[in-house]
Amino acid sequence: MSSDLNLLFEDSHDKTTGMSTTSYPRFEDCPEFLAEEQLVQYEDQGYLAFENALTPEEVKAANADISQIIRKYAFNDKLAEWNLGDDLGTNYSGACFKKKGEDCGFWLEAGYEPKPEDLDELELNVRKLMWFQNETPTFIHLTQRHLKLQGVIRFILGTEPVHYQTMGLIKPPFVGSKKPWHQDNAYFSIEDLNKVCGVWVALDDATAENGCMHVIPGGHKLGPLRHHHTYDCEIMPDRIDPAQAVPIELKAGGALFFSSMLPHETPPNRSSQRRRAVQFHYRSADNKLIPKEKYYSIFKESDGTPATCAYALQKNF
Ligand SMILES: O=C(O)CCC(=O)C(=O)O
Repeated sequence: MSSDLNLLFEDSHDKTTGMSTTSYPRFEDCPEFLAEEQLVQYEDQGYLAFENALTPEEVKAANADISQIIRKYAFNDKLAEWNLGDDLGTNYSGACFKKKGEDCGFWLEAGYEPKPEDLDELELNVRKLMWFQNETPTFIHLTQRHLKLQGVIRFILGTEPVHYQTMGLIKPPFVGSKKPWHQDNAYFSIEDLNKVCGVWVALDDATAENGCMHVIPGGHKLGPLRHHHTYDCEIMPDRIDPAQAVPIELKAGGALFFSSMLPHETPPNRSSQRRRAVQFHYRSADNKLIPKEKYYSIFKESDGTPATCAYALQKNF
């Protein structure tokens, strides 16, 4: 790897989980175009991490807009519908607020009871937002017109990216729950598993302590891995070796571009610092959406058994 690409190597230590502390590479600056070596690294490792994908102003605007979206729909009976959740102790079984007639919405940590008179506290307990890409000019820009984010994705997919999914992923201080090991393709329904790519953008400094992304380098080559449902949908424990995982710590504004076949997870937030991030997925224009039953014959293990979250839910395992 040539030095003019400003490749950073750092040691990172997870004191509690005992996970690998292997040093991992990330680049100092996110470009609009990838160098050949970077593309080779993406193909080999299944991911690329860059600092400075967003400017501090863009980070500030994105965080302000997340707050604005939450406050716009929370307990607003003109604009939103909500239910106060089942409190099953599973991820995303907490209260949920959704824009009327649309998919845009957000979920609170399971077990938290929101109160209309305390929106500050409510905001601090938001765990996930979805489908807010058209809610504000900042998110229209970030998901569809950002020179660096869409530039790198275009390079990875080798074609014009088509927006596929939007998420805001927030880990409240101390309680931010774990997202277990999974491959994003286990949730999707597309024809070509290799023509989908995600970008996870840190909106606060993301560390091993507050729940940064962890990936298994090269794990995208393992093929589809069986998922089952525990407190969330996750890869069966015997399919991967978490000791191979590396933490991808990033400063606010840093971005992780990763294959939708790459096993990844985020640990709980054990710190007093909130960890906010957004995650956008793109597919290539020729990668068609297909019905989930048809997808069972694509996202399957070598014995032919479907490996998706939908299949696991249907079969109840
Ligand atoms: O917790 C995070 O930030 C990542 C979550 C994630 O990978 C996902 O929801 O697909």
